[in-house]
Amino acid sequence: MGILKEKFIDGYDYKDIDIFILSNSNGMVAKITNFGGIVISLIVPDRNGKYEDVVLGYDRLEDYFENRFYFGGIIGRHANRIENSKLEIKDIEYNLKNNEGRHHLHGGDKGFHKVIWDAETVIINNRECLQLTYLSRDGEENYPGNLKTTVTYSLGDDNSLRIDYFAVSDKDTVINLTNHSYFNLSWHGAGDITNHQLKIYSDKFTPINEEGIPTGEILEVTGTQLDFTSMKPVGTGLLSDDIHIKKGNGFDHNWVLKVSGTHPEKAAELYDPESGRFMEVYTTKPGIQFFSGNNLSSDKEAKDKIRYSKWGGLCLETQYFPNSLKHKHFPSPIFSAGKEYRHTTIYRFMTR
Ligand code: G6D
Repeated sequence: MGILKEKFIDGYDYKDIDIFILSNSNGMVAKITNFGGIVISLIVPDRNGKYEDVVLGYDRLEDYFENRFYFGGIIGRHANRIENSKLEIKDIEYNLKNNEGRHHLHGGDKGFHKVIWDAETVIINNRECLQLTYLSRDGEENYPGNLKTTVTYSLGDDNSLRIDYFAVSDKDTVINLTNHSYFNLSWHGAGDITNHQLKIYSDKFTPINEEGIPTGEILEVTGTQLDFTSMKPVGTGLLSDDIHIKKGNGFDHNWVLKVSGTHPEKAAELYDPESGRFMEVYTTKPGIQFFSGNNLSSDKEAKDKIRYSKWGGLCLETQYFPNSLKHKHFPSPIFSAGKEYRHTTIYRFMTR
């Protein structure tokens, strides 16, 4: 199915901002803008064949200029946290923006969810894909190296949204990209996701301190509310007094995946008993951040004039572990000059 293009705005920052509409042979639709690589809408069927939008977002482009919840965005150069905003590579220290207290979060004030990507339609394996590219210049957000990044979005006829990331720098730098879509499988405006059932293919997680920063430990999930080794409602943990939940003000933690990194492997499953929508997540990266939308608020009117509230959607962000620059036993997101970063994540939708 061809990719259609709608104008969002002409000549903003000397570049056009458009909305690209991807569709597959079953009627699944993804609406993606080259502003921030943001997934604006993802429209999939429920068990009765009703197609509805299952990702949170805005209708107006200008709302994405702030986007303090990072709705749908490509996150980079470094997704998640860097403690004390300090990046050290080969004894050279780079002071990144402390945009979350004294820590660095999601690439800083002008992360990849805030830049205008060049967009083109390309054919890969006989499928039309949306290919976004961006050159992050040496020193942008105080990161070292000219980093060329390509993110390719495609829809499969198995009702999957596939995201392929590629990046390479001319200097040693840090690269940890993800997508920050919030899912509500009932419908983007249906309300809280406490009845959503989740399974995470991991028996370990990286606990955090009161500032949301991983301590460096890797703990078994057994005996905690972070045990999603079997499918269970998200609300059980959210309403518990589990110490890890208290520290994250809900779920806002990274689980340790057992993936080889050579091909996408299953990381999680999410099920909404109301609609029957079931989503599988596959990835090639070693971590997945489950964030339960703990700080969502109704300060802006979203799509369909909805005002979101706490727990209105949840994120499953595949990634390197947060704060891995400090903990050398965590997989490293440091890439030497010329070393290619590659990452594939697939969100596959079905019904039950
Ligand atoms: C909060 O701690 C969370 C982050 O994990 C999330 O990405 C952000 O809100 C939107 O800072």
